[in-house]
Amino acid sequence: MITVHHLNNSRSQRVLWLLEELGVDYQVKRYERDPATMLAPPSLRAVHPLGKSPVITDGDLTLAESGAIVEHLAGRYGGGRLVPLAGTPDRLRYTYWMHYAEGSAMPPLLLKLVIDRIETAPMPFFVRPVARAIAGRARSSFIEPQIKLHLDFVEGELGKSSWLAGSEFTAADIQMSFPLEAAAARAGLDGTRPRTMAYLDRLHARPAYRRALDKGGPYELLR
Ligand SMILES: N[C@@H](CCC(=O)N[C@@H](CS)C(=O)NCC(=O)O)C(=O)O
Repeated sequence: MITVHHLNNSRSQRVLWLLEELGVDYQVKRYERDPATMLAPPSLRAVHPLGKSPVITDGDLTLAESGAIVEHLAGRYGGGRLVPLAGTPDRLRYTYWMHYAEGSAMPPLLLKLVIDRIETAPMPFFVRPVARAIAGRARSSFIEPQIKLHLDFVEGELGKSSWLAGSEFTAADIQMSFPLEAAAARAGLDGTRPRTMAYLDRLHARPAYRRALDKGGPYELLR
């Protein structure tokens, strides 16, 4: 039996979605973020030393890192579904987006989250203007231009095909959902990028996506 160690409002929502798409039996073990720090509870470290979600156990195997989990599950249980044929151009696009999601799209979004938090954290009043100035500079000189660059890139790519790896929906679309949902929640992705918004709507309309929300509980990305 597969167990998904699922943290609320997190990347592990994608793993539940993939399993629903594949129609594989699994169980969900839920963990709640600390409301103050937003970190995962220490109990998740008993499953994997990094204590981050997602982590799955699948028989004797314990596997972390969402891209690795998605590739493992699609490869082992997909029977060829949701993964383009090996050796085709679409397969290479699939591999690209599978890595791009966490390797390139997430870092500037995460930086923005951290910088936004630093600015609003409790601090002595005389430090706040300095913190605001540093945060503002980091946002305007690096974070916001980088986020714009990435969102424009995705918007352009979605002009080439309806799904990111070609004409078929694949597990790479599942992997890419999280950075785009995070960007829509807290980094300015909106109707000015109509192809990306329509793509998100198509993802969210999939019955397996809706079923995964029922399994995972409330899913509201951090703002
Ligand atoms: N690149 C990793 C990132 C894992 C990660 O940072 N997960 C977040 C949830 S979205 C987490 O566990 N945060 C809580 C913590 O760091 O304590 C992946 O894709 O699995």
